[in-house]
Amino acid sequence: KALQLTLAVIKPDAVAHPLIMKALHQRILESNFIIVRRKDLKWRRQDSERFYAEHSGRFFYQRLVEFMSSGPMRAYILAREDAIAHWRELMGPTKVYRARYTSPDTIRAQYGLTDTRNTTHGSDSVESAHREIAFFFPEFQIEDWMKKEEPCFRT
Ligand code: DAT
Ligand code: MG
Repeated sequence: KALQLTLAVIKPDAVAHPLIMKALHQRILESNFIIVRRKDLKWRRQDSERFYAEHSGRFFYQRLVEFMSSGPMRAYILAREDAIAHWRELMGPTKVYRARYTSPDTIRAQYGLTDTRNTTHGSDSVESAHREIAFFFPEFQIEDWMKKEEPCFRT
């Protein structure tokens, strides 16, 4: 399988807790991801609105926008084969209470507070990974990185 990049974000609820941050970082390393880039940042409200524009109009949009700009976050570009699906699987379902019920080993089940304050973000497709990596890491050249690095991971 081919090497893939995904965007993983540790949301403000988890960044506020050093032990959870540490556990999540450890989880990333244990899951055979390569950390390609890492960045600590805080969003302004308009960054939040722009990133989640597809959800404007949903009942939770204001809550989501408010929460995501409420404190610092940590973003990662992660690489491995099937990175997008693997990170989504580690995160678990969007809704924390469903996650606790159906997949108690997942990150959202273990650390999530509410359906909105659900600890982590992960891209859900190749297209969204490209868009979201560019959003968080505008200086990162995906195609250049792939050209240079992808051959090194072939076995
Ligand atoms: P995901 O983050 O699993 O990709 P999504 O893209 O559908 O989920 O929604 C983006 C974020 O919006 C999600 O991480 C938390 C919030 N959200 C989604 N559905 C929600 C709901 N029913 N109630 C409250 N917050 C919700
Ligand atoms: Mg999503």
